[in-house]
Amino acid sequence: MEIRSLLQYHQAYKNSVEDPEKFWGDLSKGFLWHQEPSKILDWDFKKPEVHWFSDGQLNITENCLDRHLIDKADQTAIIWEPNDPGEAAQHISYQQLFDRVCRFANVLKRHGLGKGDRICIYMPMVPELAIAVLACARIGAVHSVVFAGFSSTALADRINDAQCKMLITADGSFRGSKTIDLKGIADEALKRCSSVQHVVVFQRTKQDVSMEPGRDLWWHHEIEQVDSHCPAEVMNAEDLLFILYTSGSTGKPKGMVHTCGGYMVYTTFTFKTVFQYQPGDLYWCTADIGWITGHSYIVYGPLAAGATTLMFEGVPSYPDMGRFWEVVEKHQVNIFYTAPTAIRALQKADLSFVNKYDLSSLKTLGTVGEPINEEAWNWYNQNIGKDNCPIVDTWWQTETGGIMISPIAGVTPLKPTYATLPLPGVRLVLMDESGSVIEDNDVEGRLCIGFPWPSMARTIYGNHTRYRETYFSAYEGYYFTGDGCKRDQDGYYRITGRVDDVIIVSGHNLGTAEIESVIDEHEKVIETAVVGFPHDIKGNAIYAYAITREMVENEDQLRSEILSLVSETIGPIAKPDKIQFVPGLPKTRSGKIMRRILRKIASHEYEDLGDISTLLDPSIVEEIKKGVL
Ligand code: 7RM
Repeated sequence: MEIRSLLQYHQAYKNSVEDPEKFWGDLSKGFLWHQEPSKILDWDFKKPEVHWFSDGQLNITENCLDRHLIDKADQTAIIWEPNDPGEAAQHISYQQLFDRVCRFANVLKRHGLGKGDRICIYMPMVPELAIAVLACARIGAVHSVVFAGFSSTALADRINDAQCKMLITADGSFRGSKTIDLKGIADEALKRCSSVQHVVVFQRTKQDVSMEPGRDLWWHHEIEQVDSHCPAEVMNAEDLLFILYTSGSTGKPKGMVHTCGGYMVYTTFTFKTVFQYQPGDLYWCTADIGWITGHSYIVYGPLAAGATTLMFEGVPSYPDMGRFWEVVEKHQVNIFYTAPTAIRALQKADLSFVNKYDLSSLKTLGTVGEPINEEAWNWYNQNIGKDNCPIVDTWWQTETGGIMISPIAGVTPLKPTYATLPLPGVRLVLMDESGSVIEDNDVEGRLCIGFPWPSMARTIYGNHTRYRETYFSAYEGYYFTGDGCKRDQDGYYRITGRVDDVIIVSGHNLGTAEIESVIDEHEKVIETAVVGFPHDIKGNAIYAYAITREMVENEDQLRSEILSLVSETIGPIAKPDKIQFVPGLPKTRSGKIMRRILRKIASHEYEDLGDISTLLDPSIVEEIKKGVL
C-alpha cells in the first residue's frame, strides 16, 4: 500500500481505525512468511498482553536479504563510510551482505548458540555490526546491542540482566580523533559477567589487546572455519527478535523486548511511507545502531524494503564541521535523517562548511530524538534543504519500535516544530492530569496511545510487572508515553518534552535516578538530585544538586571526582554540566524531592516558584538560590 497524497493518507488512517485487522493483515501480505498469519491481533492492555500475527512464522533476515537476491543481488545494500575520510568507503551488495551474514551466523552456531540465546553486541559503527545483528536474527538468537560509548559498568549490567552467552565486540573503535579501547572496557565488564562463554573480537583499530585463550575468538579467524550456507531459523511471529535497553526513572535500565513479525511489518511500512523511499534512492540515517533509531531505520526497515542504506562510523565534527555535508556530496545522498542536537551543533559552525558542498542530491530531510526548536528547523530547511526538501519530524520511542507521529514526506503539509499527524494505525489520546481524555483541539496534555500497533515492545525483559507499572498503570487501558504534547486547532501534534524524570541530552535518554545513584556513591555525598536545564546545543544539560557530609574544602576537587565517577559508571554523556553543593533539598512531607523547583532554579527562573508550602522546610529554597551556578 502506498500513500502518495493527503487524501490517501486520510483514507488509510480511516481504514486502519475502522478495521485494524484487515489493514495490518493486508500489509503483512507484502512479506515472506513460512506460515502466513491467519490471526492478526489479540490484545488486552489491562494485563497487558499484545500478540500480532501470532500464528505466522517467518525469519526477518529472509525478508531483509534472501528475497532481494532475485532482483537486487548486485544492488548495494550498505554503503559504509569510515570515520576517517582518507580511508576507502565500502559498498556491500545484497548478495555480499547475505553471504557475510550467513557465514557469521554459522560462526555463532559453531559455538553452540541458537534460538532464544541472548548475545550482547558492543561494537563500533562498522558493517560487521549490522552483520552481527542480522546473523543473530538468522539463527533466532536474541541480540542486545549496547552502544559502544557506554562504560564497562553499564555494559556489565546489561549483559547480566539478559544473561548473555556471548559478547561480540572489537579491539577498538575510531570516533573522531579519538581511539576507544573497546576490548579493554569489555574485559573490565566481563570480570562480573559469568554467563558469557565466548567473546568474538572484530579487528578494527589493530591495537594491542589481550585475548583470553578458550574464551576470546578473532572474527577474521572464525569466519574462515565455516561456509556461507545457513538456512534461516523459522521463528514464530511473537518470538523475541531483540532486547534494547533504555533508561528508566529508577536506576535500573529497562530491557525493552521486541518480537519478530509485528516489528518487521511496522518498521518496513513506516520506512517506506514516511521517507517515501523510491528504488535507486540512497538513504542515510546518522544514528548509531546502538539506539532504536539505528535498529529500525538503518538495519531492519531499510533492508526489508530493499533500500540502499548508508552507515557512518564517524562524528559530525571530524575532521571538521563539514563532514556530514561532504558525505552527502560524495555519495549523493537523497534522504538524510538526523537528530536536532546534531543540527544545532552544526548550525553554530560557519556556513562555509555547508556551502562548500553540493547538496542538490537531497530530496528529503528528517529529524528524531527530541523536540526541534524553530530556529534549528529553519536553519535545516534553508541551508540544507535549500527550501526545497520536506522535513519529516518523526516522534517515536524505543518502546514503540517505529515512527508513530510524523509527516509523510511531500504529502503532509508541514508546520515547523510539529511532528504533525499520527501514522495509520496509531490512535493518539491526550490526557489531563486527572486521567480524563481531552477531546478538543487547541489543547495540551499527556500523550497516550489507545490501541496496539505491531511494533510495540511486548514487555521489559524479565520484569513484566515493571512494564505494566511504567506504561499501563498511569491511565487504565492506555499506553502512557511519558511525553507532554499539544494538539493545535488543526489537529496537529507537537511534542513538548518528557513529563517524567528522564533528561534528553543530545538525543540520549538519561534517567535522573541513575545519575543520582552514582553520585551518591561518592563517600563525601549524602544525597543528590539531578535535573535538566535548557542548553543551546545539547537540548538539555544536566544540573546536579548534592548534599555533602561536611563543608567542602576544595569544591573543584570534589566536582572532578564526581565527574569521573559518573563517566566511569554510566559514560561521559551522563556527566553533569553543573554541580552545586547544597545544605539540603526541597522535599515534600512524604520525602519526594520537588524537581519542579530545582529545574526552575537551574534554569535561573526563580521569580515564580509556584506553591512551595507543601515543602517540609521552605527556607531551603532560599539557601539553594543563593548558591546557584
Ligand atoms: C526514537 C527515540 C524517546 C523520547 C520520546 C520523546 C523524545 C523522540 C521526538 C521526541 C519530540 C520528536 N527513542 N523524542 N522523537 N520529542 N519530537 N520528533 O528517540 O527511546 O531514545 O527516546 O525521545 O521524549 O519519548 S528514545
